Amino acid sequence: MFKKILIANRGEIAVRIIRACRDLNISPVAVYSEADAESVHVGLADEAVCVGPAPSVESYLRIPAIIDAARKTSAEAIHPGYGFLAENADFADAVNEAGLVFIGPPPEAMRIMGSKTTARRAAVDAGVPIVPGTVEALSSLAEAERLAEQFGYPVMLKASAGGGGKGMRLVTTAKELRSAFDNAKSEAAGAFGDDSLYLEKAVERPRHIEIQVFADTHGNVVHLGERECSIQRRHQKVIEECPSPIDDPTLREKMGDAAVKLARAVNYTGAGTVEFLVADATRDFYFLEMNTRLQVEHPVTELVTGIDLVREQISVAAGAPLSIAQEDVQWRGHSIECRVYAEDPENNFFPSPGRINYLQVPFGPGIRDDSGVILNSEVSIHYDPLISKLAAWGNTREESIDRLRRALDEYEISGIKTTLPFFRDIVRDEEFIAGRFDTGFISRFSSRREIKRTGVPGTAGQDIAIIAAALSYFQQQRAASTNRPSIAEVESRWKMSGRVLGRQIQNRER
Ligand code: MV4
Repeated sequence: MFKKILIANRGEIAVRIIRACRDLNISPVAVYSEADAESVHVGLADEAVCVGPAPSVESYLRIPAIIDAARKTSAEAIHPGYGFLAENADFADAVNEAGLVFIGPPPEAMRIMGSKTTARRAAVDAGVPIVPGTVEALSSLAEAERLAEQFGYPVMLKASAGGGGKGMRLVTTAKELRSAFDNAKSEAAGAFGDDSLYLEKAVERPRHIEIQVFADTHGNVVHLGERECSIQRRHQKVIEECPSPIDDPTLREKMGDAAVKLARAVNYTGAGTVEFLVADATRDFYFLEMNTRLQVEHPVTELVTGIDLVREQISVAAGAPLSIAQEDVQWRGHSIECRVYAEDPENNFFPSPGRINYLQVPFGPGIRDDSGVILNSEVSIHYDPLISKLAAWGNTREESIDRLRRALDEYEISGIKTTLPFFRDIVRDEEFIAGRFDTGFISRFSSRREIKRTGVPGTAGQDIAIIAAALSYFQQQRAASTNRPSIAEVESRWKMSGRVLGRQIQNRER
């Protein structure tokens, strides 16, 4: 086992990884930016190395600085967390070349899954169902027109380099195809430096359900069941559950087997997540993409399976076999997680940075809070504003909702606006409680909530928020123009660009 691990991340996930290190008697080394010198993760680590100024391109994304920090402190392995460098295959290569262990999958598996078209090809080759469509990039508008006719409208245009909804367009009729094609292409070029697109038949009212997989270096691959992630806002997950409210053991086994087949096909090791769209009526499922990292929502799987995913990641990276066989995996009870953000739900989820001047964190039966902040913490404008992940476990879905409701009511944060009031309303919403929702839930719920709150349907305040976001976005673009940001950095400027583009917001985990 390793004696010392460097954690190339910040916030709640750095804290989570430090905790796994402690359990394994491994000494954790933190890295931090100048803005994070007083952060919780720095205080909890045994050693901490400053890797640069506040902007992530100059600190958390600087590969040489991160590797130097590991060398200087004699760390043997690097855990990337999520976001930042977690899915950067060149970083994984650099870590390996420095004689260190990258706690994650082989770079080759990351590369295959990094391109949506090669990922779809790998799924087809592994016998995993994909949404009907192309596995090659489209060569022209004419080809797109021909294929759209062939598969039948509505279709989706998606960026090959994409994920998280960027460069994605729903096209319902032939006459919309040209402008959707042009817009998706330029959005993809801007976001990824790659304008290639592919086409899929659109699945209507789908659920987003993902399977957690785990593989070791001895050929063992298991799945740890599903997470229901249909509750998303602008392609950002808001609430995640394990199991899905569908709770269908047959479907779980089929999707789990498919995910394991895919992991095997790309020689995967470590923790990974295979995302599917599920058509609720037929329960047909289709491979969407594979995330080659530990995900934000991993705690709900941990609470229901009893398996410590971060501990398992570390031990698999050290060469140990998986601690569990497929037949030993059991799912007990139900867990639901809320992503508590420093954002104002009453003002179009506009970021709300600042100092936390009062904090009351909920505890009690079935409650877990994975947090990166304490009283007096400063929530910076430079990073994703996730404050904590509040998760509840119960014997049944109903009991987990009861406990979550109680915990959300106990939770108090002052000094900044948070999404807590939004969650307090969701856990009382009939559609949520019934569990019969799809990826359109947040849009329907937000309309209901707006009417209840203000008495009128509408979008008051949104325009001002969008203008402010646009100004801030262009300022940041200008500041960064001397140093072309990586995809991860573009993504960490998150919602600014997302709001300006008016719809697709990127997955902040990337
Ligand atoms: C789809 C789809 C319907 N049909 N693909 C959105 C993000 C990206 N990862 C894939 N996404 C979708 N792809 C086909 N062929 C609907 C979505 C989608 C969605 C998926 C998961 C969670 C929320 C979503 C919200 C809107 C659209």
